Amino acid sequence: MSAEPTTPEKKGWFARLREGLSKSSRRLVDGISGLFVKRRLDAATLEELEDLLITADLGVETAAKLTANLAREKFDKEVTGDEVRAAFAADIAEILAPVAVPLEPREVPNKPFVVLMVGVNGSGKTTTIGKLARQWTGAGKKVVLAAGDTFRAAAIEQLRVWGERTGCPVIEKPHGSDAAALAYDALVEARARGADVLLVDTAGRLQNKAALMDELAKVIRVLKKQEPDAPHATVLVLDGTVGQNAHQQVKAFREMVDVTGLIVTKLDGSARGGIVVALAQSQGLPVHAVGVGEGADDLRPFEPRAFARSLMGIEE
Ligand SMILES: Nc1nc2c(ncn2[C@@H]2O[C@H](COP(=O)(O)OP(=O)(O)OP(=O)(O)O)[C@@H](O)[C@H]2O)c(=O)[nH]1
Ligand SMILES: [Mg+2]
Repeated sequence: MSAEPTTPEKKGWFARLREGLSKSSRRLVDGISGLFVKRRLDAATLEELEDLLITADLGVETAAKLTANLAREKFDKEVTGDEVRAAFAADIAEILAPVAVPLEPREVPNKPFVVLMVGVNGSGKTTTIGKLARQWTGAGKKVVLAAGDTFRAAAIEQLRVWGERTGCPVIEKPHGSDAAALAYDALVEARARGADVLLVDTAGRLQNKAALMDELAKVIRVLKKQEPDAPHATVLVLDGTVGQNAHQQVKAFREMVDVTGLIVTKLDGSARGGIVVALAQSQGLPVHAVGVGEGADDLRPFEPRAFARSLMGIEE
């Protein structure tokens, strides 16, 4: 695990985000600098800018919006690359602001607050559960973890390790058990222990999509049997390196379950961080947090201004 302090000061965090997004921003910074060596903003340059934003995964709609705003302010005027990046960062922060909603376990009449984690295999569900467990236990909450990915033996072991690391009990059943039965028992057990939060892990891949859909539906059904409002949050975890494929994943999971928010992982080292902006624009789902590393403290609240400026390679 990382040796850095658990509460790095803001500057440290910003520097890390910027470093994490450097592969994404490099392309934009170089591209924009290449277009502007102090010259007038003309139609051809605007078109090239729009293409550049699309290539950086920000999406067609966002690219059009950003360049249209820029044209309104600066068409036929002399602009520098720095001015263009600052203008884009300001607009991007505005697009992101409404979706930046932290995931806070609410006080519910019948504890615990139940969070169901969904997402394709390898997206970072189990790791994100560990990170949230660290955050929330640190805030004084009693957290219980449910090893709902009963499909893979290693998945149960992985969650057990996170349980030990964060001091949270892990409710599990032998590999191959019914995931819904596990979820049911976990809620009973979490209640008995007076937990504030129950974090339920799920399998990312089963034999096929229909099997996954059935399993998730069944897990939700049995949770509701005990608590009609559960799960109180259904978080879709997305791998921030997959780029445009994230759109299909959101669509597929929204067809299966009532996704209430997103967490985007692996933004450290992703060249495709622009996808977060495209998702904000097209899906309108809350983005709760972003993952910037594999350690327990590497989950950060989603901050629109910091994210937008990092993406555009702007120093704080
Ligand atoms: N660099 C980096 N790696 C991450 C991040 N989040 C998760 N990972 C790594 O990604 C890999 C997959 O993460 P898991 O948490 O196992 O993903 P999962 O969604 O539970 O996968 P399945 O259980 O197979 O469905 C692991 O090696 C994690 O350490 C992140 O924010 N940054
Ligand atoms: Mg997992």
